[in-house]
Amino acid sequence: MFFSAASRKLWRFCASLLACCCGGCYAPLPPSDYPPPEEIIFYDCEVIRAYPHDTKAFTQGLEYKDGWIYEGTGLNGKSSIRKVTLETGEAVQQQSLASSFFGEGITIQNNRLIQLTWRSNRGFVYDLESFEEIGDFSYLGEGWGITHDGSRFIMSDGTSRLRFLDLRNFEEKDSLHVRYGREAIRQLNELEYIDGRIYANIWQQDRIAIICPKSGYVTGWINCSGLLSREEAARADVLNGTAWDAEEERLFVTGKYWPWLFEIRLVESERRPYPAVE
Ligand SMILES: [Ca+2]
Repeated sequence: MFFSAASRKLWRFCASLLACCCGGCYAPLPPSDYPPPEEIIFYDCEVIRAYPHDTKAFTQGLEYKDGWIYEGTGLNGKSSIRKVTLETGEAVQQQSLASSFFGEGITIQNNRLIQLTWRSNRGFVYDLESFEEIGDFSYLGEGWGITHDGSRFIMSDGTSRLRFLDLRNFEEKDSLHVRYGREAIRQLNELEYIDGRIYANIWQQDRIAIICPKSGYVTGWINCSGLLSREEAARADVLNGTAWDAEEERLFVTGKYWPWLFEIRLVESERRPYPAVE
């Protein structure tokens, strides 16, 4: 089903309004402008290597740049941004957030580190080298995950909607509803942009959605269950955090209070015809 530009704008406006009014929980899934993919691909995780991870880190954002892991942590009074040695999991640099803020996703764009906060409607901009705060910005609704595709920031807020923000002034330029068949995929959390796709782990689930940034259709599902032993999982919180080393094509995942940061390789397990969308 295809719609005119005016209809699409009206849908986006109504969906945005509903998302703002009720947290997006009951916003209807607007029709897609694009045909669905022919197949859905399922992947399992093969662990290449496990690196130590701080079991006190309530991980909310994860990035990799130039040999370092950057991590944003959450909870009021415990939120921070950190530069972490990959091999040891130890922070070599850390900046705390005021206790009134609950830190959320982070991303690195040029020499800036961007951090969202959960319900304060405010994001922070830091100098990547010094961690000095060099700016801030505001947004409606909650802040969950953030990444960028080189020309726009991409932000999640707990709903099925991803927002695209201007790199210079953080103004919302566009948005996208994430869907799998007829289903809206909600609670999109930590994000990573990898080779033209948005990777989003789903809050309280052991799976990562691979999302087409144009259509919003989930094109693949990564099964991350079983990365932790039963004993480790009992002491840890949910999967949250994907980082990509573009140079060496290494994919890292971790979670809140997880004892490990895993380098993983995706192994295709199954392909199926795409579920019906109408
Ligand atoms: Ca990330």
